[in-house]
Amino acid sequence: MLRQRPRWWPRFSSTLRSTAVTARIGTALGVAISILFVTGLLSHYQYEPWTWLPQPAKPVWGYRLTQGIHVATGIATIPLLLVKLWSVYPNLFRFPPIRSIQHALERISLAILVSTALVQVITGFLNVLNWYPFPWYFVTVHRFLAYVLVGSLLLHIGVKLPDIAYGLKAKVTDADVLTEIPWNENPSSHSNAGTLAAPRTPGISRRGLLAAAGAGIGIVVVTSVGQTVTPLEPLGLLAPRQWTKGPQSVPVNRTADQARVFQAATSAEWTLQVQGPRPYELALADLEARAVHEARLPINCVEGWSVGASWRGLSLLELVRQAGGTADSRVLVQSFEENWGFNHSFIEGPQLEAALLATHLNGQGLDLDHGYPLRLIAPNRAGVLNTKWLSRIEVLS
Ligand SMILES: Nc1nc2c(c(=O)[nH]1)N[C@H]1C(S)=C(S)[C@@H](COP(=O)(O)O)O[C@H]1N2
Ligand SMILES: [Mo]
Repeated sequence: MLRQRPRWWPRFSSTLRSTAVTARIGTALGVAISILFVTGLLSHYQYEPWTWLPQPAKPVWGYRLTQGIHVATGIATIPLLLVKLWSVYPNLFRFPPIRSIQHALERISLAILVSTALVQVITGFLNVLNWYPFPWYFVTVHRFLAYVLVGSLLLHIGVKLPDIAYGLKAKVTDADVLTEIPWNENPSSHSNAGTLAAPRTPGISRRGLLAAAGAGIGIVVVTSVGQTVTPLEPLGLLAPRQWTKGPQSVPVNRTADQARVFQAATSAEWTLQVQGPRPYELALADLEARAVHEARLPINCVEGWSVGASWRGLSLLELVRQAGGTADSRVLVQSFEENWGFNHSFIEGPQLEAALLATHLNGQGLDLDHGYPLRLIAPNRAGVLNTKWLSRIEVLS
């Protein structure tokens, strides 16, 4: 057990850090995490909706907005979190490292908070890049960690409430009583008396620090929202998926090649099986005559890109009614793509009423990569639920 602060113990003398600075960055971070939690829950609802609460079809761009906010806020959170950690990390070197059992528990909960926050923003950003260099399933772990993160954050806020209140009341320019004690000193240790490091004159002011953090956040947001806010696309340095980079002016998440559907999709034998009380099937030649419904709907990928597009196709509800279903039916939409979790989806309620089985995209016959010969497109819905390369629909109730 260390009893005295060793000589090699790090010293921190920057006067840029203060409770006022940390409280302000922390408040911004708290707001960001709240937005992420709420928009994340909305996204989770797309995957696992409650049957008694229908999924609205309006506004058609609802999920585009909430997921766009989720991803932009998540990206903004990366620099915000780094500045927050920078502003408090000298606390790691307070001496002695552990002062009581209560203090140790508080440190452990803080370690959980910091590590989950880092894992969330880093894996979330990798998800935007469509790159999964980690061995777990992103969706499940991201959601689970969100609860851990929010729980440990509430605990942290509770513990730090006096500091937060103090910090928010203090001016950023105030000399800070909490940081007038340099971070490397233990205030109750007499052996350190008289060795307080004189504050160094910082290169920038605390206001300058906050402005620089704000500018950094602005830059990462502006260079990434281009994949949702189309006019900002030319600035999309951090926005890998753009409408200019896909066939028919829509990006592709999983190509026909990756899905190994080329043969089945281009086979003249292709049919759409419609199952229900009165089953039937449609052949390729039947599609053209029925594909008279048009809609302007966005594809909103959970991975942070979205693009509006003009679709033409068959009314799903019409096909469902013909099979003996109604507007109250629950319908399974199945792809001929094999061995893939997102080769089907369920649809019901207002989304079913507005849904198209699309044969055309932006005025052309559907590209193979966009789901030829037939794909689902419905309003206010996660892209991943708009199943491509359909082989079967089934009226379930
Ligand atoms: N069968 C099938 N449908 C699918 C997918 C898939 O991998 N397989 N990907 C989904 C995802 S994640 C998105 S975002 C949209 C993208 O549609 P697009 O490639 O036409 O832009 O298709 C969805 N439909
Ligand atoms: Mo997606």
